[in-house]
Amino acid sequence: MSTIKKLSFPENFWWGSAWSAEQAEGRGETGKAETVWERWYKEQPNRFYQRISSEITTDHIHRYKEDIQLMKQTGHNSFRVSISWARMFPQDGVGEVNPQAIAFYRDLFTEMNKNGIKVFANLYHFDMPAKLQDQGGWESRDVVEAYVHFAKTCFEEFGDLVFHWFTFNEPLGPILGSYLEDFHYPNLVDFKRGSQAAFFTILAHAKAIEVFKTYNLSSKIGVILNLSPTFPRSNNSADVKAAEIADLFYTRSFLDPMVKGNFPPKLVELLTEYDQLPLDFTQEDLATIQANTAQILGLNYYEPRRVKARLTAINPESPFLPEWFFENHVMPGRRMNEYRGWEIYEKGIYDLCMDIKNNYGNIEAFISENGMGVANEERFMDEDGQVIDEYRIEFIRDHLAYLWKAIDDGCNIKGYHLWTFIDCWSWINSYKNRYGLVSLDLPTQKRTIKKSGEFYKKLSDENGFNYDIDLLVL
Ligand code: BGP
Repeated sequence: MSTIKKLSFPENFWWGSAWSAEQAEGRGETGKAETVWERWYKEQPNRFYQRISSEITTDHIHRYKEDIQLMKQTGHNSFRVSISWARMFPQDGVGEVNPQAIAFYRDLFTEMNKNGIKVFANLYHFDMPAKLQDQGGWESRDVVEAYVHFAKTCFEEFGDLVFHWFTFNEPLGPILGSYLEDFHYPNLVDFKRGSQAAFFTILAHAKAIEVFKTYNLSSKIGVILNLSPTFPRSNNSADVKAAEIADLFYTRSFLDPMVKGNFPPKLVELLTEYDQLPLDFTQEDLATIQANTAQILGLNYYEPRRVKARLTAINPESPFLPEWFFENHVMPGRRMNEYRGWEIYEKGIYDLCMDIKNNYGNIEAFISENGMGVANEERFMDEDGQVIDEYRIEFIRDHLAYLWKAIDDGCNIKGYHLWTFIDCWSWINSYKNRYGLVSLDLPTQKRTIKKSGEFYKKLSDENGFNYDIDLLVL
């Protein structure tokens, strides 16, 4: 059977995409402090795919006018950038603000607005100034204060141009990467220090919101979280328990304090039992977190999390990690994006939105990242040099169909942002996996709209698309 229906999205739906300063701007000539990524590349270039650094990336700093035209041609009515802390404060993230950085961002945002593209501005996307990392990074209260000063400066300088603000992109990422799983500088494995850094990140979020509220801007401020619905392998109580614990570590840990203002009691209990709570926190910090929560929520959805009860015992001498309580489950029959190693499960977007509706007061939210990174896309180029990425179109349509269903079922979802607009640099994968609606020829910086870019324009113009709704299985 097949029932083709036009899936229409709410009026003024935000169609767009996202990227970040370190991944797209390039260093440029404005002056910029060294970031942890530049530092790490200098120390260990072998950790970066094909030894490509973030020095030039997509060279957006020189090409933003052309890029904004491409945004228009690919149907963007909104776009998320991040503002580089290191560029705004080139003396290692503190000190005097950089007039050239202000001029760059003001011009970029003005140009976006002139072209009908709403500015979603994120304040932190993994790009700590290296000298602040030396002072402890998110483990340091001084760094929290420096971040709040940076945030305040951005509200003052760009408040008239920004549509919505975000304190952090995926704050869990740097904790996993820097403190647990060795994929961010400074590559520690130390849960308790990670726990402190996580706590201060959450405090920084609350303090930035506290300051934001003093400005009476018409924009809102929120946070962008990477969330995966967690599924146990089976209904066996041991699998269910494993899934509950994984969910506490990876989903509720940031979602609850940043959106509801409090920490999940079960997580606190577990961390107390294993002596992994942060050492430095006060009642005043907790009150600040309680009083200053997100006004809008961005959901980055890439893949589900599947877990099962552990089969093997823990080596008590190994460092404490969330995996002490579960193992990842490789579900037989799962569909994979083999390039990135992530499962493709469209219905997860529906489950995630329903969780936010049912357990987080149906806060105003949007999909802030979703997308498909594919290697060697030149294989799919036609004779005119256009990438014919039918797989990406299918990926977007299938996810959007479930998003449409979530909205139909009452979720307060205001938009969909793809990762991403033009192929951009990725943290350690550099330019291996390409995500863009527009392809990038790295040596020449030539940009060419992919077939998915044309699809995205039509989707945005028509605010929907035709789909066989019999394919939706709830
Ligand atoms: C998200 C990050 C992005 C981006 C994306 C794709 O987690 O917020 O910065 O990189 O994932 O992932 P990757 O670049 O690792 O393939």
